[in-house]
Amino acid sequence: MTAAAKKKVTLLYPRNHFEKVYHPWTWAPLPILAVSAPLLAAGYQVVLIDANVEPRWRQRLLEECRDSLLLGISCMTGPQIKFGLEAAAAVRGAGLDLPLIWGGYHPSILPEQTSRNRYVDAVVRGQGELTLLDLAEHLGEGEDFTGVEGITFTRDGETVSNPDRRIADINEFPRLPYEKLDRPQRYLNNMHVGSRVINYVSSQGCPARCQFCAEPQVYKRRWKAYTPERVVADLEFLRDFFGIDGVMYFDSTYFVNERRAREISTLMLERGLELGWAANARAPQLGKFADDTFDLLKRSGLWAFLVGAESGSSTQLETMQKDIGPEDILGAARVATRHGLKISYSFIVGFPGETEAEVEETWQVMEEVSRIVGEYNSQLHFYAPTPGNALYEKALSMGLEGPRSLEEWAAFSTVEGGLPWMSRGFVRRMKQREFYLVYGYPSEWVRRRAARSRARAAYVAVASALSGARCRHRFWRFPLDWWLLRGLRDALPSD
Ligand code: B12
Ligand code: SF4
Repeated sequence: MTAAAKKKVTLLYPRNHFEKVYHPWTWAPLPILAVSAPLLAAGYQVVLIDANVEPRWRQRLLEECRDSLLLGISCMTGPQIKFGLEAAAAVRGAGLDLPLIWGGYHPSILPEQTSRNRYVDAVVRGQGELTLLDLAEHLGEGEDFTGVEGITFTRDGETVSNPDRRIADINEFPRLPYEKLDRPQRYLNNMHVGSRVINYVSSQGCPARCQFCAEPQVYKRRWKAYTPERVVADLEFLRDFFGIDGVMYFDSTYFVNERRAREISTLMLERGLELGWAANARAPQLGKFADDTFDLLKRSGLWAFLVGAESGSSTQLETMQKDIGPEDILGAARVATRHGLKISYSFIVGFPGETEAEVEETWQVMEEVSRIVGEYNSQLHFYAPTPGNALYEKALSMGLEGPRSLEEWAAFSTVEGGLPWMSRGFVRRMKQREFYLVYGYPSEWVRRRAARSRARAAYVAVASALSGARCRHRFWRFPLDWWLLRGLRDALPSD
């Protein structure tokens, strides 16, 4: 390898869905964008490959890896492991021996197990910007992994964990280089918050301690955020470069600091930055905001608070150490609605050890929320075990066969059921209940789609009448209408 060629780094964002497209939107691969920024600033040539949008990603990967210093692979628990491993195997199969460096949430939670895989040369734990740069500098100098903080690797059969690297202030890092993505405009999405919406992240980590989530383990309950000036400068860049009219914050939690949130909104208004936006909040945060904060957020374009409610059962919320109760969830819905703002919740069912009665409590809260806000615009998820937290341990104790290697994780589907305590019948019943909420409390989105054709409008009218009656009478048995309506929906012309 020549000295000049050593300055090239290839980064892969593997596919994140198994078969069919799991998500309706196309989001920019922020994890590889984030770690590319310091490399670019240090003069490296960086190639970003997003296998979610690039059909020829395999061929491209092999071409780029030929003269790269290293290949970085990002992954979270789920399909990205399978496709990341496939990519690594293809690289090795082509006789390329560049170091394969893995980063992201999954390798960070299970660094030793991950590093034992033959297609993993080193794992970068947690925040990756400085570690990857340091690693590239070491490799560029012909040195090995010794002395690179924050990595784990296997040498002569022994797993070596170098000391942790201090989590840096993210304000030290350069802006994410969206312009380096191939055909960056394809990452604009038409959705609720706007017609040209990009994803962006303004903070890292979360101070809460929920025992089903990756944040407490990976970022040790620390929350590092960009300053308001930095956020607004980044948004201005995104507006000028992409012509965006909306932004989806991918922060795990955006509203930790009310003053910061206010300052960002104030600056957006002062600079005439007209964007719709939505961001994650914790339910109790909303109850603590000053009244005029809501007004300010709204004027600056806030479309909706996105809240991880998780469960309507106090017992389940306590078990997962969510540190909220059902009253916080309902209170947040009331306060947001009072201020004319939307709020969208994410609920989960199928936790290990969850009883039927607890699931029912979740439905009651979901319905109550729909009644308060006047529509169902929440989301229902099925518990997906991810490693490194107390709930996962509980799942193991209830018969879940936990994968013991990266390869086994690759074959382990975290999405929708397949767990010893989650029967197909349960999954179906939950989907039926959600269907009744979707049409019993039609959201703006459902109503807008209905307006597009007469057939759809008629369908929504019938589905809403039947579902509304079920919700009012709390009657869920004999779901013949669900079978019929679902079949009819699939037969509607697509729009
Ligand atoms: C957007 C998102 C998704 C999108 C991704 C689409 C896309 N193109 O971005 C979709 C919808 C596909 C998704 C799916 C899931 N997700 Co998700 N998702 C996120 C979210 C909200 C943002 C990701 C992001 O862009 N982060 C911003 C970047 C900059 O941060 P980062 O990933 O931490 O990257 C840093 C380090 O990890 C590291 N790093 C990352 N990659 C690399 C690569 C290299 C080479 C190096 C050196 C370092 C490195 O350095 C980066 C900079 O410091 C995160 C939460 C969060 N705020 O991160 C959850 C999160 C990643 N998701 C999570 C989960 C649980 C899931 C699901 C399992 C949920 C489910 N029940 O189905 C599924 C997985 C199945 C699947 N389909 O893949 C967990 C991860 C847990 C885990 N064990 O991996 C997170 C952390 C949420 C949480 N709080 O628990 N998700
Ligand atoms: S509040 Fe959300 S991001 Fe924070 S630890 Fe809990 S689940 Fe994770």
